[in-house]
Formats: sequence, structure tokens, C-alpha cells
Amino acid sequence: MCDDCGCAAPGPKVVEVNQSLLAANDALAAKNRTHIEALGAVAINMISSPGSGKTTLLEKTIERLKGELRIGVIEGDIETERDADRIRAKGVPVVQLTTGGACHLDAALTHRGLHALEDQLVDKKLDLLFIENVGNLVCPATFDLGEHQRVVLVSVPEGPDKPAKYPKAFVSSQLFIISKTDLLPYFDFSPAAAAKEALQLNPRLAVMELSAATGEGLDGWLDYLRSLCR
Ligand SMILES: Nc1nc2c(ncn2[C@@H]2O[C@H](COP(=O)(O)OP(=O)(O)OP(=O)(O)O)[C@@H](O)[C@H]2O)c(=O)[nH]1
Ligand SMILES: [Zn+2]
Ligand SMILES: [Zn+2]
Repeated sequence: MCDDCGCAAPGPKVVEVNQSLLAANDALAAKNRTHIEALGAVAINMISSPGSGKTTLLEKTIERLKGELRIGVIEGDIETERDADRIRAKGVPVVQLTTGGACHLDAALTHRGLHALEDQLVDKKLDLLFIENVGNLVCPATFDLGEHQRVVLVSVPEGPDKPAKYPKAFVSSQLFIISKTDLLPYFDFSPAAAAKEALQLNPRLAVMELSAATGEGLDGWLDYLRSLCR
């Protein structure tokens, strides 16, 4: 899948290298967490396949919560500033990280993003920091970025069978969002079946259904975010 996480290469040497790479990442992630807490923020790492609706949900979330909470966003993509441009248009501080090919963010890149974001904060304070990971349901699940909460999204057109096929994202998350529920009439997608499969992997997972397009289910998500900031 990618050049740097070794996801495609088998063998004991590779396992060793991966272990030390992940240990280094975890150490840096812990520093990021301290850094984020010094800003007063709770950080949320958003993980999904490309196009599940992460940026759209962030746009709607910012519209609804901007007057209430101080929000900042770190956007991760392989190329382009497109997501950051969308978030900037909503009037909150944002930094675009481009991985130049890698299919996930890591703690080192996130650390650079944190400093760049901090430079945009007048009073160096935030309530909520969203980190939108690169669209990929596999590798992002392996890399702690220093977040406090991990949210995994699966949109209705992707199908309800994703939890068992991509277990790590569900095992390591606190919240599973079934997105684009406005499309349920057109797809053979059972939210109950998807939720059941995810809960078999991780019984502590919270599950929400929402449509950023219609706003259905958004209130539950906003209350969830408010409760994290208390
Ligand atoms: N019908 C419907 N479409 C949606 C919804 N949310 C997002 N979309 C559409 O889905 C497409 C992808 O949305 P994005 O928000 O860009 O998805 P993303 O997860 O940020 O994509 P990447 O950053 O490329 O991984 C866009 O065309 C959105 O308009 C929704 O709730 N319902
Ligand atoms: Zn990879
Ligand atoms: Zn996006």
C-alpha cells in the first residue's frame, strides 16, 4: 500500500523495522498529546475510506459549533490543499498536511501541523482539534497521532461489510459513524448489521448514524463533541 509503513512487505526484518518505527511514532504521539492538552484541546482523528464524507461532516460541524467552541483542523491528504480550502472557507484555523504519497498521517507530520496551526491561534487556545486523516481505512489505524478520540466513518454506498474486513480501524476507535444515511433508500445497507459487526469487534464502540447532507443525526454528533469538551 505505501512506501513507509511496510504494509505490503513480509518477513522478520520488516517486522523488526516496523516495531521500532511504531515505537518511535508512539513516543512522538505522546508528545503531541501533551502539546494538544497545553492548548486546552481535545483531538479527534477522523478515519475512513476516501469520500466517506469526513470533510463535509467537518464543514457542517464547524457551521453549527463555531460560535460555541474554538475549533482547529489539521487536514491530511496525499496531494492538494482542497480540503483545507473548504475548511478555511468556514472561518476556522486550518493546516493542510500533504504526505507526498504515504497513505496515512504519522505523529511526526502531525507535530509539524500542530506548530503551523498554533501559529494561527491568537491566544494559543483551542477546544476541539480535528485531524482528518488520509482517506484510507487500513494504515491510519496503526498510527497514533496524539489524538484523544478516534472516529471511523463508513458511508452507506460503501456497504455494511467493512468492519470485519478492516477490523483495526474499528478496534482502535471510540466512535463509529455510519454516514450518508440519506442514501439508505437506494442501497442495500443495514445500519443494524454494520453496527452489530463493529460491536462484535469492539463492544465499547459508540455507533451513530447521520447525514451531513440533510442534517439528520447531526445533533447527536454535536452533543458527543460537546461532552468531550466538558
Ligand atoms: N448524499 C450524501 N453525500 C454526501 C454526504 N456527505 C458527503 N457527501 C458527498 O460525498 C462526497 C465526498 O465527501 P467528502 O466530504 O469530500 O469526503 P472525504 O471523506 O472528506 O473525502 P477524502 O478527503 O477524499 O477522503 C462529496 O461529493 C460530498 O458532497 C451525505 O451525508 N450524503
Ligand atoms: Zn500503508
Ligand atoms: Zn476530506
